[in-house]
Amino acid sequence: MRIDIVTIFPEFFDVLDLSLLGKARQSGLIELGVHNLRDHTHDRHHSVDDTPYGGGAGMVMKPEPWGDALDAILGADPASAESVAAETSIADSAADDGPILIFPSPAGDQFTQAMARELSLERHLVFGCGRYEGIDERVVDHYSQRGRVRLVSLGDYVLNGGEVAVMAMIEAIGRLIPGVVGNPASLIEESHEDGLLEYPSYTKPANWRGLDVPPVLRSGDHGAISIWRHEQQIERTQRVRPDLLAPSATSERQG
Ligand code: JA8
Repeated sequence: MRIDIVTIFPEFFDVLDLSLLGKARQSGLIELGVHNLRDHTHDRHHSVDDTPYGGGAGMVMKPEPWGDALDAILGADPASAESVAAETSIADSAADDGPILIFPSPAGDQFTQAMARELSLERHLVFGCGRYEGIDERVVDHYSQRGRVRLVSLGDYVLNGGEVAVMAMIEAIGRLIPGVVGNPASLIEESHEDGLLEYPSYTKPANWRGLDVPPVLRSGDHGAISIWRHEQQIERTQRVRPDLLAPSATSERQG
């Protein structure tokens, strides 16, 4: 999978050199491009923001640097005069539906394990990290006319920019790409893949600070262990995330 990120803080993504995702990059399973939005400004001060039309607090990200940065990744607009003359084509649109452009936004669709799973099947994801009060709406409008664009929210809270959200999404998506996580069974067993929270885990010692490991786990009875773990999953999910057991009842409130 190819992943491109547009941001005014490219150093923020240096941590993607580490851990599982760093290894996946070294082995070629994930190809990452981090692009500085300021490299696509043309004024002396490398401005990426300006005051909002209609007034109001804060600044809005200008559309031109976004257009230039995203065109450099996606290829120029096939509908533009220059492109028609040059017969430009988007390199990866031949074999699939083309890249998905993702903008983290509190106004987006809720990011879930199911969405991570869908996105892990894509060939090319492009993330745009907004800052300030957000990006000029025409950037989303323009690229929606040209291809697939999604606004995606991690949850109902406001961040100072899209970077942290993109990092979380890349971690959730990246680990689902075949070969990135060493043991595929651990992916299936995990929280949310079966719609339930995980059962509690224990390791040695059998007694720690007066607390015992549940005896069933030391019984050697694998049938009993399976049943106990499933009961724990149900009990935990009922207690802390009842919405997961009856998703239709509460799904309207998320978005
Ligand atoms: C923000 Br500014 C900005 C850009 C993206 C996101 S996603 C989120 N929860 N907050 C803020």
